[in-house]
Formats: sequence, structure tokens, C-alpha cells
Amino acid sequence: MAGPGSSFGGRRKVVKKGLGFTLMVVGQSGTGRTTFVNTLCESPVIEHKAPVAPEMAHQEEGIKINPVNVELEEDGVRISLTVVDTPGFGDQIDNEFTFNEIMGYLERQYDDILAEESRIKRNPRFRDNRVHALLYFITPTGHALRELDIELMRRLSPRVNVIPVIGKSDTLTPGELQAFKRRVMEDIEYYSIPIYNFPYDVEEDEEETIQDNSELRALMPFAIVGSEEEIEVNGEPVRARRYPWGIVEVDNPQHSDFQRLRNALLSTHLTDLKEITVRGAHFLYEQYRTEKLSRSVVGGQPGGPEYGDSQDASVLPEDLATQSVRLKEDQIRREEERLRELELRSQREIAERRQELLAKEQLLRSLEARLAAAEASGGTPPPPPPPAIHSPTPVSPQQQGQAHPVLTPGGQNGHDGMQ
Ligand SMILES: Nc1nc2c(ncn2[C@@H]2O[C@H](COP(=O)(O)OP(=O)(O)OP(=O)(O)O)[C@@H](O)[C@H]2O)c(=O)[nH]1
Ligand SMILES: [Mg+2]
Repeated sequence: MAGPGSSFGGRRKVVKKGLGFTLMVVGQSGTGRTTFVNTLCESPVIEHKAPVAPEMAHQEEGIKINPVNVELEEDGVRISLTVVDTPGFGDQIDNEFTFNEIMGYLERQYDDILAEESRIKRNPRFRDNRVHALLYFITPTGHALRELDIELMRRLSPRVNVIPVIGKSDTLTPGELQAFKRRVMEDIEYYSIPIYNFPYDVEEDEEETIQDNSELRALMPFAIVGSEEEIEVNGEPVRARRYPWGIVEVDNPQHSDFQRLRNALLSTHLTDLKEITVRGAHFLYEQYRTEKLSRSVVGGQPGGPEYGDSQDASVLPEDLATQSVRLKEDQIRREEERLRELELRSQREIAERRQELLAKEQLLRSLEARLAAAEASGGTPPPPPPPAIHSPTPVSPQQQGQAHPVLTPGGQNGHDGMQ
């Protein structure tokens, strides 16, 4: 949200629908994703997340994926930018669900294309929502990548152009930032994460392209500074963050890589990112399509024969229509299986709990019987019975693990006297 000092005044003209480009932003909560998007679009297109009340902090909110459209003009070219924010990532203890949601979103866009391609009559209003670039916001820890970062980038890279960035990079000193950047890239290389690395071919490409791309590659992961405020510097309004010791300017290359990343995304590399998504070097969509079709059409088995281009041409539109229905059915079946598994797991847990309670109840009964027998035979009057556990309240695993201190007829603690 634009702050009180904000003067986003629509400096960038809102124009008619232009060249489509879809950008997804992923990263742990509070890494500056929303601020970045609003800085990129020069308007408060995404609202900041409302703070969570302390008493609600333990509740897992899940992840919400919100695509937002904004029309921009970059070097005279109209761009119809779709920004897909993924708030809430990394807030959960178990991030599996989040990973799947993000992956599910990316794949659904491919499924829609697959279904549209297979229609006999195309829908003229169909909108291609494939994500062309995913900015992964690394938390500026100054250490190295965390397991979460590695896992997520590794899983998503085969489906989308992942570009790693360091959020809130002004929280690190220039020396720390350089060392952090180096370690992050070492990790990416070590784990062979196929991020988008501004590819070039020294034999084929022009000198200028090679130069530009190698410079951009050397900047990775891009150091991001975002600000929704404009501050006057030498009589000019600049987007900056104000600190007691000075200001950090968003567009100053000495302060951050924001300007160079923006230029790459919306100008110099926009086409390349789209090409790679649709049919480029890594065939992100083609790869997905091949996997999907070979699974659902040829034999219906994963690992079935490869579904190459030569076979592709021989598929009839009716077959493709059937395939897309099958794909949807597949998805529904997988979802049903997942729910069934969940149901079975909870049933198993309930049964286990019941068994445990029954065992405790039996133990208590035999205790009572022994005490009564001891009393009848004129022994020491029995001590008060242990607290009843017949209450309907479920017993927590910790409580189950703690044996109640048991008093023997002789008044000693422990089990020995009862054997
Ligand atoms: N130092 C610094 N702070 C930033 C920067 N960008 C954003 N912030 C601040 O960091 C906080 C979180 O920023 P957001 O943009 O809301 O972060 P987010 O990733 O969208 O967070 P959630 O949506 O809550 O997950 C806010 O207080 C921002 O003002 C930055 O570049 N540098
Ligand atoms: Mg946000």
C-alpha cells in the first residue's frame, strides 16, 4: 500500500492492452515481495498483508495465489503485465502444501493451454496465463541458501524460468552482499538448480548480447531494494528508502540491482523468457506437455514411451479433446486419492488412541481390584485412587507417555509391589 508520503501519481501512463507478460513472485513472508511489485508497477497494485493478531498466529492460513493485471509502457512498448503474488509462503511448519499449490498453479496454466489447443473451435477470448518468470525472493540472512530455498527452486525450475533475487538487500553491507551472492550461486551450482541464467551462445550470439547477458549473469542473484515512497534528492523525486544515516535509492545501480532487473524483465529479456516458456531452449511447456501426454495417452503409465513431435502431428483433434478430459479426470482422481489417504490416516489415529485408552482403563481396573483385595484381607487402608481417566477429553501423546505415580498397598511408589 502506498504510504502517506507516497507520490505514485501514475507517472507511467496507463495504456491499452499490450504485450502480455506474466511474472510470479515467491518468497518467505516479509521478504519485500509486495513492495517490489508496487515499485515495479509504480502504483500500489497489491495490498500489503494485514498483520496477524498474536492469538491467531498459530493458525495455518494456507496460501493464496492472486494474479493482478496492470498495463505499463516500457520504452514506448505497451506491456500487459500480470503479477502473481503468492503470499504466505514459508509461514507454515510444513511447506509441502505450499510447494504443491505453487506447482499446481503453474501446471494448471499449462493444462488450460493443452485443453485449448485440443478444442476443435478455439475460444477467441482465451487468455494465456502461463507464468514467464518466477522471482524467488531469498531472505537476506547473509549466510547461504536454506533447505527451503533449495527445495523450492529445484522443484519449480523445470516448469518455469526461476530468477533468484535477494529481498531487502539494503539490510546487508556491500561486503556482506557480495559474499552472500557468491555463496548463493555456489549453492545453486552445487545442487544443479536449473535457474534462468541469461543464456548465451558464444559461437552464435552477437558480441553485444554476450556482453549484456554475461553482465546480468554476474549480478545474480539480483539485489532488490523496494520502496513505495518518493523522496526529493537534488530537487528531483526519487524512489528511495530513508534511514537516519542517509537514503537508499531504488534505481541507483550503486545501491541495488532493481533497475537492471526491471530492464531485463520488461524490456531486453521479455521475449526470451516468453520463448523459453512456450517453446524455447528448455521447452518448459513442451516438456510439461510431453510428460502429461505420455502419461495420459500412451499406455497411461509414467515412464511409458516418449511422446515426441512425430507422434504429435498424428494426433487427431478428437483425441486431443479426449486427452484434456482425461487430464482433468486424472487431476480429480489424484485429489480424491489424497483426501482418501487423509481420511484413512485420521481413522488410523483414532483407532490407535482408542486402543491406548482401553489399555489404560484395563490397567486401572486391575489396580482397583488389587486394592480392594488388599483391603478385604485386612491390609493397610488403600490410598486415594489415581485420578480418573475415563473423561471424554482426548489424551495428549505427552499425557499418554507419563505413567501416573502408582501407590502400592504398602504405601511405596512404583510398580514393583504390584507384580
Ligand atoms: N529494508 C528494506 N525493507 C523493505 C524492503 N522492501 C520492503 N521492506 C519492508 O519489509 C516489510 C515487508 O514488506 P512487504 O513488501 O509487505 O513483504 P512481503 O514479502 O510482501 O510480505 P507478506 O506479504 O506479508 O508475506 C515492510 O515493512 C516493508 O516496508 C526493502 O527493500 N528494504
Ligand atoms: Mg505481501
